[in-house]
Amino acid sequence: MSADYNGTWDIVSNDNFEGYMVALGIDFATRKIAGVLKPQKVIEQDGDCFIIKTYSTFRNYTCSFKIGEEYEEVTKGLDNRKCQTVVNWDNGRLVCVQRGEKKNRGWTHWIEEDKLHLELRCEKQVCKQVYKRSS
Ligand code: VLZ
Repeated sequence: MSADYNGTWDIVSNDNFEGYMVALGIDFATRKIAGVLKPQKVIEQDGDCFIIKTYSTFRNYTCSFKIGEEYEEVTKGLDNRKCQTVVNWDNGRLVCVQRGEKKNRGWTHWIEEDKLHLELRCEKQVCKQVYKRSS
């Protein structure tokens, strides 16, 4: 079950990133900086193997994974936690579960009308982001 996520994607909307960061325990000063960033995603997909790079003027974050293979993720530069992370396909959506100290942590990516969507979840908070293809 696949979809093609390859490309460079620029953020166009970012709803409740603040709530997500609070749930992760990110401090006030960092949230104030991070809250106004316009992150860009660069996604390299080769079948079931992914590298997702999130770039911003403040910090960058990269994760790489193979569908269905659990790995230890260290969220370095974010909340600096260790998670047991696994990503699976669900009808073309990428569904990530980040098992660890925080309950209900994970994210989902999907593509709809050439927009890249991302839902980030932690505890009771949901952040919703939309990206467009970079021109
Ligand atoms: O994305 O887990 O695409 O890792 C924000 C960087 C990146 C800005 C958030 C610095 C990463 C923030 C979200 C400092 C607190 C994420 C996954 C899905 C891939």
